[in-house]
Amino acid sequence: MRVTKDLIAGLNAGQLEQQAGAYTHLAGQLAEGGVDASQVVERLRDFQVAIPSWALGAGGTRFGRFSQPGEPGSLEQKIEDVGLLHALTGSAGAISLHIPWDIPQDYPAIRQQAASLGLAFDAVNSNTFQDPRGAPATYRYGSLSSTDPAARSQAVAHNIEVIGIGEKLGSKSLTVWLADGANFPGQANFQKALSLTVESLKQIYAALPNDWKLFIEYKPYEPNFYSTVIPDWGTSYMLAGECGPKAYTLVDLGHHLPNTNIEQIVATLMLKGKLGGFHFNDSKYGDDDLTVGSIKPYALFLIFNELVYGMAHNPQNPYPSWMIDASHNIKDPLEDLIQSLEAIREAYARALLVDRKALEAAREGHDPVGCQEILQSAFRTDVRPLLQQARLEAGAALQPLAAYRKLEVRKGLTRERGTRSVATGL
Ligand code: LRH
Ligand code: MN
Repeated sequence: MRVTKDLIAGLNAGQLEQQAGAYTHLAGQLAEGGVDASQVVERLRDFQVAIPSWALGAGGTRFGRFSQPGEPGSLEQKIEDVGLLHALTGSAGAISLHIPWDIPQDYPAIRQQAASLGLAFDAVNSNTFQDPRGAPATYRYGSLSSTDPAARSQAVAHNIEVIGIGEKLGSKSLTVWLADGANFPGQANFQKALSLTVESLKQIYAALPNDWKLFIEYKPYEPNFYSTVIPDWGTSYMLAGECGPKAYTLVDLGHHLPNTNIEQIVATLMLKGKLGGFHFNDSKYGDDDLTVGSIKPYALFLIFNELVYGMAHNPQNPYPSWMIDASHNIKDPLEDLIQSLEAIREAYARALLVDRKALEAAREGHDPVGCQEILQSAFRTDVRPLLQQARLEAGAALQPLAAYRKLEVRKGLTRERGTRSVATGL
């Protein structure tokens, strides 16, 4: 199924006048505060988020999974779905593959299909948290940190194979997330597990092409519930430092213990030039992988506030990789992703409106009330006319969710794929 630019222009036609009015009004207000709205729109247009290939079907938990009709049953259909998201939102310009869930069969065809939809391949993800069929060694007791040399070498070889797959697709980064850890006190020798992990990561790092990055993703618990070998940003940062200049920390928003100050972690990593990228999602308790901005939109804004500051003041930190990592237990996956893309750009747009000069002056003047007023005035701004303008200029839908429903995309996909197709992934 394709959503053409003409179809979208047809849907936008009736909303153009309202949008022009709303945009002009907001642009006028922002100009009074010294903000050029067209510059904000330009930065929004350039802000592309990678869609996880493992989150295009219905997700599930150990308590069950409710299937979704018209799920993508192949990598080609997954790329088609990301193409739909990109056509409607203008902000989903990349896909992030998970191996072995999404091994391409025909590389030229896959590259051609992605290119025809305006999609790039962002980070490729290895998987050493599930035993590959018929594999000689098991990851039951760890992979890169396992005391079993066969498991370690199998895991290192897999990561090097994933780099090879990414190279054939034009990807420029590998994400390593380890489920490695322990469920019970006494089960693991912490020092040995960490030392073995450093050794294994260095072998993977040595196989990294010159222009590639290695993203080390941390997580405090699950699937191990007593300890994890890479539980927090500090351990990931240390491992990235041990590996070398091409290694960075990846921040998955759901991988923090309750009330962790994630924006401070972001500021620290950018100052040290080691913030590689994000897995955006939201959560109330654990790694819930919920719709971005659905639970803590202010926390997301505060993170983007540090990102905008860092992108202006930390040339030592490369442009981060923006990716979503979510799981859709009850929502239509594409509607969920449209909402997440909106929440990400909304947080970014609001952070771009923060009066940085006034904020630094209030900080230097020890005026916490003033600081909060400056931040929250940006957060209280309805930036939707800016997001809509960015989409309009990109030929996307002014109202992507309404367009998705008006065009009955899910019905169309179900007609093409049936109700039984199941997407690989979580
Ligand atoms: C681990 C994680 C990781 C992926 C997986 C699908 O919780 O966030 O990024 O490999 O989800
Ligand atoms: Mn993740």
